[in-house]
Amino acid sequence: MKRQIQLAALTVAAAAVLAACGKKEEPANKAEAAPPPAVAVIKIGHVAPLTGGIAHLGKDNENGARLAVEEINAAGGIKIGDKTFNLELVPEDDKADPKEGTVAAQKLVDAGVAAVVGHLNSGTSIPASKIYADANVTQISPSATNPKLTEQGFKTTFRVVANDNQQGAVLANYAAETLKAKTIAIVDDRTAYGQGLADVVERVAKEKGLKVVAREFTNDKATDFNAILTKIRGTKPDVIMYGGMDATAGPMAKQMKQLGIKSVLLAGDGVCSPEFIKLAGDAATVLHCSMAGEAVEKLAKGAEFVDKYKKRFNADVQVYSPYSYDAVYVITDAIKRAGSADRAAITAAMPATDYPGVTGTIAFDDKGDIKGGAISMFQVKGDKLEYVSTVR
Ligand code: ABU
Repeated sequence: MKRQIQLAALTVAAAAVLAACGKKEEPANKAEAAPPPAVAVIKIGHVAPLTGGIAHLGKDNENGARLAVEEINAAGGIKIGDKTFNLELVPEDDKADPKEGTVAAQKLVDAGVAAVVGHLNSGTSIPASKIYADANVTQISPSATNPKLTEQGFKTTFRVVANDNQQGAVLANYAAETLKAKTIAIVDDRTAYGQGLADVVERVAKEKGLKVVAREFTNDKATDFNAILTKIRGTKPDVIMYGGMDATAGPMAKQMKQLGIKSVLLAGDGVCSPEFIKLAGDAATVLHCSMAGEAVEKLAKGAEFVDKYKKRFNADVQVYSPYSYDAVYVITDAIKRAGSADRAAITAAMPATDYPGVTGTIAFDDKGDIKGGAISMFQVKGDKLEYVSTVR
């Protein structure tokens, strides 16, 4: 007993000497005792409508970005010099509203994000782009297609999809050449996207010799199109082109059927989603639509992406999640090439992007538009969007 007390006293004395020398007692199990190394974080903003009629599209975009962030972190994060960084996704909801878009953009800038993936809509992306430009924050939209976005001369603005000059021309050509239409009625929702796309379709359709028999407009919250459709029914158009989103196109297709309208419904990427089919029900087969990129089923890594997405979110890809996924990887690539996550360093590295993404090789022209953008056409058959063709 006496010997045990002597040993304990010696141990306490030895520990005191070590502490006085600034040394710590070695723990028996180093791995257990050592705190995990602090991992620094690079914040990436994501912004899209997460509430309102097109929240399903906003969530889809956010899911794509989140999948990329989780993968990059699981693979060890980003190494810059001798430091390792994890990505943190900072989500914002812009409610698809231009004013809310600028508020959300300022929040992301103030939160210290290194770069932003967003916005979903052209109507929010365009006003927000000035806020990012002023803060030297790179913005990559995975879905905003209005040409004006990249025509403002900001060196921080990029998109990974084709624009509506291209998309509108493909839609008008499709009406003339594939659908053999002679007459077209055009309706838009007065958003930057809807009206802009409809304007391009109108111009090119006229150039192709189509007769524009009606030009009507609604808004992006409307659900009753009976007055507009009744007016259009009298003109018996071969095609009704709609510049707007799936949330409004679904009820519009239903009402076309109820009114006995036999015209094809032709629309752009905002309508070309599984959600449209759900909303339109048995009227969905009236739709032919475009997407401002390659069809996911035609992409080498497309099927793998769809599977990963389904496994992670228990949901189907809507439209642009492969593009928001790629946008995160493009930012990561810029950070690695710059050897820095500073906003200015990322912005400076962006023009040299040449990244092999899920959606194809991503490189940008002088304005920040994707080089070699594709437009893919689809038709609803049964309860599926069936791929028709691609125009580059
Ligand atoms: N491009 C379709 C939906 C987003 C937008 O441009 O407003």
